[in-house]
Amino acid sequence: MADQVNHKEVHGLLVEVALAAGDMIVAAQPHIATVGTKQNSADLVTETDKAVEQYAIALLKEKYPEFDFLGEETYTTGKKLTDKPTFICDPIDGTVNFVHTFPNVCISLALAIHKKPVVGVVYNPYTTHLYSAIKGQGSFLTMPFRSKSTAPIENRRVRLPHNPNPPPLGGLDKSLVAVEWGSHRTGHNWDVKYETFAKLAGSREQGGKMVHSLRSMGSAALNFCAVAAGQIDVYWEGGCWAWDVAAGWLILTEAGGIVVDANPGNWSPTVDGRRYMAVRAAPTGQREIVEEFWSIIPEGGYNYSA
Ligand code: LIP
Repeated sequence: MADQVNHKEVHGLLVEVALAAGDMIVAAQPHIATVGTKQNSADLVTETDKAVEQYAIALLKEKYPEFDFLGEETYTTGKKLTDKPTFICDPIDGTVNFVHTFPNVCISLALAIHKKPVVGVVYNPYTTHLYSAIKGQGSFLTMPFRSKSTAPIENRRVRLPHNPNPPPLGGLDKSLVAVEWGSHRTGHNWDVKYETFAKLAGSREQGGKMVHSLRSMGSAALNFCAVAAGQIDVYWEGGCWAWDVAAGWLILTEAGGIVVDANPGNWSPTVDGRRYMAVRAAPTGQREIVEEFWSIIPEGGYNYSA
């Protein structure tokens, strides 16, 4: 079954679903009073998250009934990603942003075969930025564009990264780094997270890496896309899930980026491994910046796992 899948057809369907889901997201009026929570008060979910996922399931299952589906809102503890062709869906990545009407929100859709993404689509309906990739065919962004303020707006499709000759990666002290606070705020993983953040941002005199700055899109998928575009040099997170990263992972690697484990020593993480470091395309410096980043991870690193 896997080798008969027409990736271009799947890509067209994922774009169709993403655009329609984007209309649902923009039409919704999330109100803090009607928001649900999951693990804690910062782990939010809305009726729109659930409605968008049900919509995606209906369209995808209609066309590909034999494919599996792994989605954030229908996930049940212990469900594993298999080698079967599987749609991986985050109906709203950036739910906290969505609830607060902060426009870093997207739907993230991927097809994975043998647990590796082969088609990925990430769509932000507020900016109408559509990121997409098909395995072996490059990574693209379709976005509104105007050459000057008086020119009409046109839709432009550009290959990623934006700079076709990306500069070498310098050290962390020459980098813009994406991180996320996430919703887990106590325990070992929280300690690893904020100690690493302090090391990244701290001055050299304090033993820190003095990165140019830290950024949080509030969405793993949009962090991956910013790295793919070459706008962020490194993104580091543990605790998010396959549905947060599957599409962005392919969009990044098809743009020349790499994904390694957030914990030291693993150059080949899995999409469901819940520990990620994404590094932008560069002619040199990818390996060195990974090893520099790994050198500041507190003993043992994250204990998140598939
Ligand atoms: C979010 C991730 C983000 C993480 C948040 C949350 P959601 O996904 O994209 O990277 O830090 O805790 O998990 O819940 O908005 O789909």
